[in-house]
Amino acid sequence: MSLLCEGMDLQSLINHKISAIEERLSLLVEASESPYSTLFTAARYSLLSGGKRLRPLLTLATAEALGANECAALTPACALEMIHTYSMIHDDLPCMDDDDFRRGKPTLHKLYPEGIAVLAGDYLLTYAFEILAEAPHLSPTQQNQLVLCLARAAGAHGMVGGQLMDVEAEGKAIDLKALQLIHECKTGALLTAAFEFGGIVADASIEMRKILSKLGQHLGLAFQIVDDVLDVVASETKHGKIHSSDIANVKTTYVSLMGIEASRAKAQELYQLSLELLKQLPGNTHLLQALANRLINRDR
Ligand code: GRG
Repeated sequence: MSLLCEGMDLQSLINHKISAIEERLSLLVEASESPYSTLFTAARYSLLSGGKRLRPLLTLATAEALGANECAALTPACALEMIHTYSMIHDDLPCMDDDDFRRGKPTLHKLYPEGIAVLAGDYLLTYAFEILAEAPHLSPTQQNQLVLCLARAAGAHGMVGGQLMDVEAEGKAIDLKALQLIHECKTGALLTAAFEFGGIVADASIEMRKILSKLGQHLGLAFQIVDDVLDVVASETKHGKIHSSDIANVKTTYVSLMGIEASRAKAQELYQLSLELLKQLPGNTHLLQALANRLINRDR
C-alpha cells in the first residue's frame, strides 16, 4: 500500500497509515507452517488486535515532517509496535498485572497456556531487533542507530527498568519525583523512541534529534497523566463512584498525588509545550499536531 495520500482529510490519512502499518505487521509476522507455528499464531492474535498504533503513527508522522522517505520509516515503526505488544502481553500475565482482557478481548494467556504467551512476547521482542538490523531503504549506520535507540528505550534504563520500579512501588506511597521517573521510563521511553526513529530515518541533525527527544518526553508524560485520569474517570462512569483499578491495586498516580483537575492542567501544559517544539520542525506537522491532540484528548 502506498503511503502517499495527498488531499485526504486528517482522519482518512490516519486510517490510511494505520492500514499500511497493519498490512506490514501482518506480512512480517506471517502465520507460516512450521513446527513452531503456534508462536506466530499467538503473536498475531495480540499484534493484530486493533490498538491505536500511536507509536508507529508518531514515527511515520515525524519522518514525514522531516521530509524523509516514509516507506523507509514503515519497518522501524512496526518494530516499535512489536515491542509495545510484547510489553502488553507480559504486563497482562498473572505474575504482573494478571489481566483477563485487553482491548476488549481475552488476554493472550487466557487463550493459550501461560508459557506460550511468555514465548510469543519473547519472539516479538527479539524479532523487532532482527527487522531493524535489516530494515529496507536505510543505510547500515541508520540500522545500527535504530537498534541502539530501541535497545536503550526498551531496556533497563527505559521500559523494563520502569516496569521494575513500578512493581517495587506497588503498595507503597511514593512522591511525584519517583512517580515521574517510573513513567518516563515505563511508557515515556518508547514514545520518545517513536519520535527519535523518525529523526534517524530522516538523518536529522543532532540538534533536531534533541528537539524530538524533548517532544517525546513531554508527550510521553502527558500520555501517562491522561491514562491516570482515564482510569479514575472511566471507573466513575462504570461504577458511579471512584473505584479505579489503580486505587484497587494501591498505586500512586498523578490523580492520587495532585487530584484530577491539576492532573488535567499538567497534561495540557505539556501539550502546549509540545506544540511549541513542533514549530521548530521544518516540514508539515499537521499530522503530528493531530496525534499529539489525540494523545491528550483520548477516551481510551
Ligand atoms: C512487562 C517488560 C514489561 C513492560 C510493560 C508499558 C508497560 C511496561 C506497561 C503498560 C502498563 C500500562 C497499561 C500503562 C498505561 C499506559 C499504556 C502503555 C497503555 C497502553 O498503551 P496504548 O494506549 O495501547 O498505546 P493500545 O491498546 O492503543 O496499543
